[in-house]
Amino acid sequence: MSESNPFRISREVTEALAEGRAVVALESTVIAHGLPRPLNLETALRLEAIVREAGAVPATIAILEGMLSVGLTEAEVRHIAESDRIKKISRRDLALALAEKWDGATTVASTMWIAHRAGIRVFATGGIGGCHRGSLPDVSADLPELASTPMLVVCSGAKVVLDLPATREWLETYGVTLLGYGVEEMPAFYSRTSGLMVDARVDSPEEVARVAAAQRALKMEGAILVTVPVPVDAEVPAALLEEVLGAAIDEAERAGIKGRELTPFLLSRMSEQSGGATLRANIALLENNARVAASVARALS
Ligand code: PSU
Ligand code: MN
Repeated sequence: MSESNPFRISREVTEALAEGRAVVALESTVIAHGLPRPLNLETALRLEAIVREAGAVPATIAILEGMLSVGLTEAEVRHIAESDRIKKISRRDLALALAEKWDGATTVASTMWIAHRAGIRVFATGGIGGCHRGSLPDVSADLPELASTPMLVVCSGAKVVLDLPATREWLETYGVTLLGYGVEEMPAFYSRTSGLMVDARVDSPEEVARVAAAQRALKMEGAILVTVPVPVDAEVPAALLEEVLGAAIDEAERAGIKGRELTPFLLSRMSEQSGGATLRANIALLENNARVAASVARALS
């Protein structure tokens, strides 16, 4: 049974999609591995509420007993937020999760893979993965997924722990369109500036929808990244950011932390070292991105 249809899409999301209403996909790695408890659960539920208030249907995505689940109940969101047995599932893990009936949180890559196949066109997250710093070429599976899945991904750029110039070049090479929502510069997650330019600035959800329609008409297979800077009052000051980032990267290196543990480790160390400043920025940008994504989804529907 689960082999023939591994998807489990909630009734609310199924109906909204059938009626052509606005739906926004939300990922779950940020809940399970990106934010500390109990803020993770509060944030996950608040993101859903924000999407609803803005007139769209939220579709939080996760793996539950191997099923690719789209649209979770509150109890299921709580399980993802509170259980110690939630794996971080990227694209390479999807078949394993299905075969082994795992419970897992989905990254940007696997959330996109599932959301697109469920018929959802808009996805909101915090920061995408990208090219890591350092000599080993550690490139997030988020990037090739963005190159091959035609969705609108609303985010605050790539996480600042990454090599942002390399990530920006990668996006260009593989044809991912990079839009700045009200800005010319690609945001850098906790920070509004990166020194890297977007392909074009857009100033309204309707403008984003027009680009998406044109991309669809051309049958392009890649994503459009809509980058939205962290709200001004939640931005982390550059000097503080530089200090805590440098320290976190050094510590990860000394402790030999790599692979899928690296991103969660860096995010949590930076939050501790900044007295919660990066955590506040992370939550503020997630909320803001959910709001923008809902307005874009409405403009598309
Ligand atoms: N955005 C956040 N917090 C996170 C992530 C994104 O604000 O924890 C997650 C996303 O799920 C993204 C993942 O796909 O980090 C990237 O992990 P990696 O670098 O291991 O590919
Ligand atoms: Mn990696």
